Amino acid sequence: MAHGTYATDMERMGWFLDARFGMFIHWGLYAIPARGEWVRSQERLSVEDYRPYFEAFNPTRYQPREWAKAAKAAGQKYAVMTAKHHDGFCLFDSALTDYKATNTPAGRDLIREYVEAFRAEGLKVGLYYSLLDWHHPDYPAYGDPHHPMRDNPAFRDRKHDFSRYVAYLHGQVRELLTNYGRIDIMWFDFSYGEMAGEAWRATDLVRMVRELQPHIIIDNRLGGNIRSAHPEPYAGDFASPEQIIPPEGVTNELGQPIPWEACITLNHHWGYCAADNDYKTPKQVVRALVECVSKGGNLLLNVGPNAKGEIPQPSLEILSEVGRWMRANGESIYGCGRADLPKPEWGRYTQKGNRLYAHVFDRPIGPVNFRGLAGKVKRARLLADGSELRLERPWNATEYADDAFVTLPGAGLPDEIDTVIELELVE
Ligand code: FHN
Repeated sequence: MAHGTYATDMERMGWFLDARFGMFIHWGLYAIPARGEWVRSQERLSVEDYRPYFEAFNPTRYQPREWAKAAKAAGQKYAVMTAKHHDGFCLFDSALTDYKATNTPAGRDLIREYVEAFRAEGLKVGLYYSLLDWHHPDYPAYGDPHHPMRDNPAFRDRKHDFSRYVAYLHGQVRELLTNYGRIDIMWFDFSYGEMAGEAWRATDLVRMVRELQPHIIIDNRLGGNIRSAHPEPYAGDFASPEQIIPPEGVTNELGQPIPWEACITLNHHWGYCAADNDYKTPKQVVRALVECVSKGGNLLLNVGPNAKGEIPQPSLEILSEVGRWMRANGESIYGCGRADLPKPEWGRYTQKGNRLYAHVFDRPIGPVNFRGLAGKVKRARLLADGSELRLERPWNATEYADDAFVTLPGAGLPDEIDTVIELELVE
C-alpha cells in the first residue's frame, strides 16, 4: 500500500494508489485531419465540414491487444481511453445516437475491443467521457467559449433543449457502465463557467455511476471542489492536474493528502497530430513519474493513435525504454509515495514502508549524501541488480555526523535515466 494516508475511501482507491502509472488514449475521427482533437473548435469546422472523416473512418490496423501489450511492457497498470471526446463521436455502440464507430466503415465497437484487450493483459480499464459535445443539437453553440459554431451568426437563434442533452449524457454513461463489464475509472472532462456541477445533474450522475459500478473511481472534473473539507458528492475521488506536476502534491483544506493523477502528453497533443514530432525523452518521462510518486501522485501518460489505429512509433519507442527502466526499478514506483524527508539535491525520494528509494538523477562529486539518515539505514542496494552498496562515512565527510553515505561505483551513474538506491531503514 502506498506510503502515507489519504482522506478518501482507501478500499476503492487502493489499487489506484499502488498502480501509480497509467496510459491515456485519445483516439477518434480527429486522427484523420491529424491536427489534434480540438481541430473542429480551432478551425471552426461545422458538423458538415467534419462529416467526411466519419464517412472515411476505417482503422484497419487497430489491434488493441498490441496497445495493451505496449502499455504492460511500459509498466503501466491501467488505461483510460476516450469513449467520446468533445466532437461527440462515439467509439462505442450507443443506442442513443447514430454518430458512432459501428456506423463508420470501421463497423466495430472500438471500446468493447479496448476493454477486452486491456483486461486480457491484466490492466485495469478506464473510460474518458466528454461532458462537452459539439455534435449534439441540444448542446449550446453560439456564444459558448469552445463550441466550433460559437461565433457563427447562423447559430445565434438556434433553439436547443440542454436538459435533453444532459439526459443523453446520463443515458450514454449508463450504457458504458452497463454494457462493457467492470469499469475501473470514469474520467469525465471537463466543466467550465456555468457548465459545471448540477448543470450536468452531477449528483444524480455520480449516484448512478456508483450504483452501477460501486468500486469505480471518478475524476474531479464534474465541477466540484475535491479540496474542500466538505466536497460535493460529485467532487470526485482524485484530482487531475494537467500538463503540470503540482509543486507540493495535492492536499485538501484540512491539509490531508488527496489522491491525484497528473495527465501528460508525450508530444504537445492529446489526439494524433502528424506534424508534432516534439516528443519528450524516456528520461523526462521516468523523472516525471518519479516526481509524481515522490509527491503522492500518479502519472497518466498519453498516446494519440493515428487514423490507421496505430500508436505512433516514437511513442512506442519511448514506452519501450521507460519499460526497460520500470522492469529494473518498478519496486520504487508501485505502492510507493511521499517520503517524510526534504527533497535531496541529487534527485528525489520515494518510500514504501521501511524501504526508502533514492532516485539519483545527478551523480554527486564523491559519495551520495543521505542527509539526517546516520544510523537509520540498515543496508543499501542498487535496486536494478540488487548489488550491495557500502554504507560508510568517507574520510572527507567526518563533519557531517548526522548523514549517511553511499559511494557509487564508477564516475558516472549506472543508469543515466535514474539510478535507484534501495535503503532498508532501521525499524
Ligand atoms: O479539452 C480536453 C483535451 O482535449 C484533453 O482531453 C485533456 C486531457 O485531460 N482534457 C481537456 C483539456 O483540459
